[in-house]
Amino acid sequence: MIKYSLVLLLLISNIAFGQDSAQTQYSINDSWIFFKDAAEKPVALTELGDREVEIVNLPHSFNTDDAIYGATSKTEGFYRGPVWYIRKVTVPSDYKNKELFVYFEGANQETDVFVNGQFAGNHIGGYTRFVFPISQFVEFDEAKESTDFEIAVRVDTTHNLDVPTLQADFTFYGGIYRDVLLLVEEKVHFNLEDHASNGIYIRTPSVSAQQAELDVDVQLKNSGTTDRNVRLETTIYGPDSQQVATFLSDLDLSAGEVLTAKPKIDPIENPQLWSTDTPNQYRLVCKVYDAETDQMLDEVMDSFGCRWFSFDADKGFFLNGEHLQLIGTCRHQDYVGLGNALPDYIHREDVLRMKEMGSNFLRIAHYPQDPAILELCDQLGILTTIETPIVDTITESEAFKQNCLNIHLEMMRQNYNHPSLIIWAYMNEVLLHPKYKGDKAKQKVYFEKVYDIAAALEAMTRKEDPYRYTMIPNHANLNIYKDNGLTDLPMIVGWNIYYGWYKGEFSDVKKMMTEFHEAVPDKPMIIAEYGAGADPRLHSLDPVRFDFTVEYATRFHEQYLKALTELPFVAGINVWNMADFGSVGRADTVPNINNKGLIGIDRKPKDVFLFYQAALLDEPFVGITAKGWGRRACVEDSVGQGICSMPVEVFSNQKELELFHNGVSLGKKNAGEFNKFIWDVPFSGGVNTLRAVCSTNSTVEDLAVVKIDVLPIKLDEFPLSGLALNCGDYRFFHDDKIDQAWLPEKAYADGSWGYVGGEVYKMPRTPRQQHGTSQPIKGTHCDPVYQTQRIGIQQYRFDVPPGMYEITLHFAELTGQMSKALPYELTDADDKKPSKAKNRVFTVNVNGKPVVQQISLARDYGSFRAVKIKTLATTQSGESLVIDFVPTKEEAVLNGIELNKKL
Ligand code: GCB
Ligand code: CA
Repeated sequence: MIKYSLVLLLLISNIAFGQDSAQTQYSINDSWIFFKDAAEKPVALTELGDREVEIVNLPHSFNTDDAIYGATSKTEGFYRGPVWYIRKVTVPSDYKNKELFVYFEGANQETDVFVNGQFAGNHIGGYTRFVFPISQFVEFDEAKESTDFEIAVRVDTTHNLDVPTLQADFTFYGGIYRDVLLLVEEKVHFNLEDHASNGIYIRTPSVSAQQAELDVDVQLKNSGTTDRNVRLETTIYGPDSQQVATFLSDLDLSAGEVLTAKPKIDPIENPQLWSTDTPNQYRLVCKVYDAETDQMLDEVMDSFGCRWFSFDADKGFFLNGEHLQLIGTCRHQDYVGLGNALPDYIHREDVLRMKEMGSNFLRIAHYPQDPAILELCDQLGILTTIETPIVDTITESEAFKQNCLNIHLEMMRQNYNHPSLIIWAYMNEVLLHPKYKGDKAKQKVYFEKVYDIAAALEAMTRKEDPYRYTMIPNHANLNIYKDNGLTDLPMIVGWNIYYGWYKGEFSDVKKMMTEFHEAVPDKPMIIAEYGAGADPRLHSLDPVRFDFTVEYATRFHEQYLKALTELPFVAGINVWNMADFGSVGRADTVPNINNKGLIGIDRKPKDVFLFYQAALLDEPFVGITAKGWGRRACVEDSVGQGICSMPVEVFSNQKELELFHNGVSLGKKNAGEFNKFIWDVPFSGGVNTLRAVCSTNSTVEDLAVVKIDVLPIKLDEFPLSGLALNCGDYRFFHDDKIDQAWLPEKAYADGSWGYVGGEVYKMPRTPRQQHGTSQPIKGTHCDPVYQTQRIGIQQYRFDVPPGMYEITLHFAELTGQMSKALPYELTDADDKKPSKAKNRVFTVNVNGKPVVQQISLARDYGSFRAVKIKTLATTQSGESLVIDFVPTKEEAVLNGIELNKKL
């Protein structure tokens, strides 16, 4: 359904034909009364009583706050259940002769619609569109100019075993989170009740540079009570908007009939091909007229492209006869603070960002998204794959199967004509946690049921659309999918791979994918996911696997892009993910967020986005990674110098660049591996500017402004913004909420400052994480400060000038009952097994005087909770500030420490 443009069309046709058609549509997004209530039947607006209600505008989600603050990991409270949306709609009374429909672009996840208290329809599934005819429930009052009616919508997100998605690594935000439209049609109209499609199905069975054959189905409906003779006019416009051809057919539509017309359309000669570089779109406009009166009854417009494509198991993908490796990202549909209730603007901007990155491919994962996504992909030349939301697991019920099939069919009919769309996919990692682990016989039956659903989806897809491909994306366990027939069924096999993140190493990528290709030699391969977490607040000069630093993610993608583009049989690759996204229950370093995005959930680019731009863009590009540092604290290179040297990486597709630091040239450099240029920059305290310029074209440049706290080795002059030291951590941490820079810990050396004794806390039994806990920490947004710890610490010592100081000690007990297993885990999570909290008891003495006596973090505060204790200390000339940690039971610990000078 093309939104809003119909109004314009109407004007044009009015001019052309001087006739009036009341066919129209408009959004009814505003001023819905919203409340949570389990009632099955609607209440009238006049009977709301003293219910607590809110007035909301669509798109709306009722989980935007729960998803951030109320999720299971911090406190309980992610609401899943029924809610109501009610509003009044006013229409002209002469709509009595029209057909009214209410059209939903999406509501999660089960929806019942009532009009004037009467049931108008039910829809299952949170990601596809649906429409209900409602005229029969409206009492038109022809004595009055206008007629009112009430629409009441019950949306229910209660976990329903018969409805996909059952479980997944993303947040199931509930609500009417896309547009709702009122459609006004004549009795004869293009059938929009065929799974909420627009009634037009355009196929291009054969396309070459010389000729494009078209095969079009047009569904018409006569919902009136009399038979009608109509004329169907189908016109094709070229990419330049010039009319290519027009075709007329005369049709008889009996009362109540739905008819599929097949207008005879001559092939397009010398078509202007649709490609990723030249996304030429043709437009097809269908108009239907009353044959007797010549009145136009309805019109619909859609676009299509003339292109041909193929996948080859050994050679990859070909578009219009030319080889093209598909490179791009996956995408989820949420945004910081908004849940999934996004204005269309953000959807569109996301696709524009993909183009800005150099993407030619998008995996719309793990469910159909807003219409704006495919519209923009068509316009920008980004090829796509779209999928049904069956993730991780299935239910062995007939109802589950039917829901899967129906949602899949809706997805296909609603998105049928997009030139950018080349693959219909279904079932993401469906054997990730196969049920019945201990019962082989039962498990066999389960596997057969999975296959049965897959086979039904595959058969339906091929029948519905013989001109596109099908795909099942699997997790990287070759045998389980192969043994159960899931690599045989689809036309393309997708693999989601995380070597060098959850487990394994970068070198596994080529080795394993070659093995997979040899094991399934006749199927084209797409790497449907690969990615690494990156918390934009965490940085390191020496990143390691699973440390969530921006730098590790960049190393990860450098290696993957290289490895995967060197494998000729890899037809396409999709980074997981374009942007960070909500995943209630995930811990990592930001609770409830999966941060594998190349850009943040607020769409701020991470370094790795610049890496892709340099690697993929044809137009000149320069990007300085330090732009993403925020504020950073570091220690001066040598005593009293006030300079801290750190490497700065610049990504560019140019041969030679020059870097200027605070206006001073640091010299010219040639690109190293991965289009990377590195300079050692002598940062001074305060604001530093960096400018990277292409040597041959000075208009190709990038600027970065970074704030650096250069901390002195000797504290003869105490820094006024204080010291914030993250214990048990080697990463830079930027608390972007308050713009505070935390320094990685450093050992005490004579005349300076730092810790004495103890070791870095390591979580027991977790091979993938080198240090710190993976648990979320309650009572803070600075999880990385508290997740890391110096255990068995003896002392913190600062050799400071005389004065009065404020010390802030940051603690968290990192042993104890862990939060329940995440809904989503790639490995068997050993660390999620319950463990007892250590009852450590210790005293903190400041300059010999006990200030915190016999503290027990577990007893006094509980496990995994941030504890901050402030105290004061004075020092005389020649005296150090010495903080001793004296254990009585178990070891003493410290997670972070801040020091500020008061006087
Ligand atoms: C996967 C899943 C995806 C997850 C991703 C991850 O394989 O398909 O839904 O979000 O891994 O980040 O672990
Ligand atoms: Ca710490």
